[in-house]
Amino acid sequence: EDGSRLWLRYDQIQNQQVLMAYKKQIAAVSFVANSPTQKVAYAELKKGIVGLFGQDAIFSSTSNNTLLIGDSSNKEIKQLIKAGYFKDLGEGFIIKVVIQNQMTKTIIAAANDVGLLYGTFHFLKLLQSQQDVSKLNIVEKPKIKNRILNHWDNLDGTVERGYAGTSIWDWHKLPGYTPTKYTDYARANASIGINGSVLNNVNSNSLSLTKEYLIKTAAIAHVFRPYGIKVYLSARFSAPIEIGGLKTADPLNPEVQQWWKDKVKEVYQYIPDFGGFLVKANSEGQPGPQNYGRNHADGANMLATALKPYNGIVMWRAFVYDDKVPDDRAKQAYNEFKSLDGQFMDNVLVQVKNGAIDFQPREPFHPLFGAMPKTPLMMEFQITQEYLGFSTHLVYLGALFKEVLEEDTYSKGKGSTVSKVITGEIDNHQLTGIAGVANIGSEANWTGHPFAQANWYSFGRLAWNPDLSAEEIASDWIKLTFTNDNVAVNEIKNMMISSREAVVDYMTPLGLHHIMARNHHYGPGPWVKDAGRPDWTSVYYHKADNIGVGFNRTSTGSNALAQYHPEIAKLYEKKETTPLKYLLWFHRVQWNEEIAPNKTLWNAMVEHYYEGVKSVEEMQNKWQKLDGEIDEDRFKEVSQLLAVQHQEAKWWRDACLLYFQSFSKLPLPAGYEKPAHSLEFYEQQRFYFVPGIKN
Ligand code: BDP
Repeated sequence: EDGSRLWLRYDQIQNQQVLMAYKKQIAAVSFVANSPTQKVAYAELKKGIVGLFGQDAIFSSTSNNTLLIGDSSNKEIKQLIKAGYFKDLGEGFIIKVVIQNQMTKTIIAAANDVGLLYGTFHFLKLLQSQQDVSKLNIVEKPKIKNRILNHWDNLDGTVERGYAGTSIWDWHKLPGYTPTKYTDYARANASIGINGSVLNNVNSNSLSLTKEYLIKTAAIAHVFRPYGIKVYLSARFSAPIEIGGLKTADPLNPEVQQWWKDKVKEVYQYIPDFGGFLVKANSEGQPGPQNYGRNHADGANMLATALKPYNGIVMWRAFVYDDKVPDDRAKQAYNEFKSLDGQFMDNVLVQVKNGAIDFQPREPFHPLFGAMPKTPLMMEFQITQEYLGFSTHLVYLGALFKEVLEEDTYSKGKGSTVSKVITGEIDNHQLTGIAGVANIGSEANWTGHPFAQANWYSFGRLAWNPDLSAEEIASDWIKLTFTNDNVAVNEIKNMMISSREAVVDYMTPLGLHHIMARNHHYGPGPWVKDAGRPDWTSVYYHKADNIGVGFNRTSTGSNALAQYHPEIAKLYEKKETTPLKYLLWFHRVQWNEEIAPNKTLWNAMVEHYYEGVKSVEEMQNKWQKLDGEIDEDRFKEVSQLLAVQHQEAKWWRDACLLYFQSFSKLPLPAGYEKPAHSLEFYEQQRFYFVPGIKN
């Protein structure tokens, strides 16, 4: 068992009662598949039902009890489902069971092909997770329009911050060779509603835009097309110079503008349904409009103008920082973007990371959410676990994503959640989007850690419907991936839900952030200083000294808090009303200060670090109880990975506590196991060839 089938396993249903009921209800299939998308939906249905039922008889039978699949042009469906249902259905679908004259029709209907595909996957999910399908009456449509994976894959096959092997895109063998893996990738994504992939790294190479590479990209687009997945490319802003021979990439220069128009025209010749560009500009050394004294809107609009005739979009990233804001990097994106609200063309989305620093185990939501009402803001989550233990640690990100989505921005009063900002509900945007930095690579199970599949899965599900709970998504995933046994499902779900708080506790509790090792980010590094730039060090973020620790972002400090709506700014201005989970993010607190009844900061910090390790031990115990319930291969794999996670959690705990103790000078309260090594030992750890970076 190598995990390669992800959540689309379709193993035969062992519960005979359930199986009999399904076979009775679905004794025949009526699905005339004509278009390429209908054909892949049909193929998936067949694969699924043959696997789950253990036979394919129903595909050649006729019966009163039929699974009927089609759009509103299907006569029978037209009679059974009112026309009104199809209005505004978009990519959505209807699944409905109609019982008439002793005949049971199970209908999957949609307004278009991709809706039928999504409906088919949804129905297969219900069967795989052994739900009662006898009375279905479902209408589903996505709440976010562009649901996109961002691959940070380089043309040389490496993956920036990738921990699951090399890139799945084999640029060398493309366009001639498009392995089944590409189709399986498309199936997996379509099954959770993802409808776009940016194929190359945001730190991009202009070569991606050359004719040779466009032809290769077109071959991937061809595989994805039936699955409703568009391809996008990260565009390097200086491409007109590097591959166009121009002297400048100034967005206001007519020659540059013409170069992009011609380039985009060429792109669409090869890929008629190309999605558009993702751009990282003027960030971490990437070129951008500011190199020419222009702003982000000038840059984005130049590309948007070129893409507009083809309905392409620009996803312009707001992850920008340099040393211009020496007091607090957290403020820079807002400073650069807020004033540009209203200046972007209508096919531009500004893509904002969930927090203002960088994909930490926990961050307060980015202050740009709710601050740019005239601009559609696109969420960027990181699915790959750059700061959360790579693909060694079991961390269920569904819980992290949900926490961010549910935060209240107060932009239009109470209830203006981040989720409603990105679905367009708050500011009435039609163009909406969400992106996840992919955790996919060449490893057999796609994501390295078997449980990292759940992070890809939960991203897709939340992109479709951000109102789902992390728990229900976890339950679905477990049933599709491991087992339908209720007791086991609950045990695994509890492990997953607690795993997020565990990683926060053993890495960065109480609002600590950015204290990992330099550059490769593997393991703790609260001691990192002198890294060339202050905002690349850890000491810049925790500011520990003999008196206390934490970053003062209130009005007496960097005042980053002022970037939030007053409701939040006021609440977080005072330590007492700041949620403890964000305490050191916004405040400087003395080691001896009481942050809870009878609890000093130091004691609370110790408690959290130890709690984190304990949670991993609890996950290990829970997993051990599943011996026999999970196939041997994946059981062993997860057991081993949990053991490594346990070691590394202790490493984080001991290294961080010893480091902070060198300032607090306070003892570990009684009863805690002593660190295994000295602080010097941890500081001197060296690692070679860490994945995810150019070594
Ligand atoms: C940081 C990563 C870096 C990315 C950057 C980005 O360390 O590799 O290039 O984000 O998002 O988290 O552009």
